[in-house]
Amino acid sequence: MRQLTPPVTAPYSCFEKLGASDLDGDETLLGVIEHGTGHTGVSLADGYPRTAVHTTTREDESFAEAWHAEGREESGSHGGVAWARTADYLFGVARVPEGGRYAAGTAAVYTGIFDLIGTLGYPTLARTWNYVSGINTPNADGLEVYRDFCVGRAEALDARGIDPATMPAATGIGTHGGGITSYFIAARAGDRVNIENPAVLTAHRYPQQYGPRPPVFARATWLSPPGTDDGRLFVSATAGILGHETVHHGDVAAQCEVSLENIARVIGAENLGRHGLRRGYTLADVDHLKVYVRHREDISTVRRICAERLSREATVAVLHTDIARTDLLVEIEGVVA
Ligand code: 3EB
Repeated sequence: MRQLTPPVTAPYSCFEKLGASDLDGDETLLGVIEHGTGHTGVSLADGYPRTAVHTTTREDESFAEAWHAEGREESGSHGGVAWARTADYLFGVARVPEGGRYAAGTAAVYTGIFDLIGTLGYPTLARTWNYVSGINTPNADGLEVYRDFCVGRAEALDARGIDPATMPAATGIGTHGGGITSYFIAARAGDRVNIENPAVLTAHRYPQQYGPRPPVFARATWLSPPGTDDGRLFVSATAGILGHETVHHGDVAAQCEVSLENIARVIGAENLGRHGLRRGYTLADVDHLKVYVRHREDISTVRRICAERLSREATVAVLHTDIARTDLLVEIEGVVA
């Protein structure tokens, strides 16, 4: 397996084959998320949070998303959030158990995260992921579970007085069971720049037709260690959305192209320059991609388009799972540098 040699000390991810012994005794591990055909609770047994999320339906698509950083110091659990930290970075995982309603549990998880990053002194939230079972199904009150989740996340921001514009890149995607698993990376210091997409409405400004409370995340987040301008760009799960509207209903190939064009626009020099960053990237620079596909029969199409557009060297994991909006057929995330 190709290992990225990290050019900077910011957290870096590797996708490992499940069951690989590479993870044993690795002192740089900050957290491990196993993607596969079942879910588990969150363990801290090896000095870092580890959990399994049910993000696909075929065993051979399973892999472990392993987040590393140099100099792991300590791990623990606080307010339902299992965490590990280095001097500079904090990684945490929390779970809302499966149930009829998620807003209260999600609000508790996010207030727990905000309190933890404050208490431990890693105030700069840099990336979050949210894996939501039954994401398109109605909750006990008839509200779609994704919208229910968004209500809870928004309430946590309200409760802690957090400006939605400070929320970083994110993923909000379906799973096949297990409630909601949220994980995050936060930093003690350094520069964080949240990046928007000029062709897509800022998520926290989405109109109410998408739910009572909007999602809160940036389209990408730049994170560079203190005293350097060398960092990583975390690209959010990106879909075939222009403005606030889903485009190309029912056409997975066209939605995949728009997703990739959206990523290219977000990470390009013109857009990063608008956000004060003097650098620019292309799709060939994106690695550690997770590609979420709603319908199994669309996977070969999505694989072909991604192979045409991305670097041959990139690690691309394709997962079969539901997506936040019922009309979205594909979503793509990744990391630059
Ligand atoms: C979208 O752009 C598609 O709720 O955290 C993508 C990334 C999506 C993150 C989230 C949702 C989230 O609205 C869905």
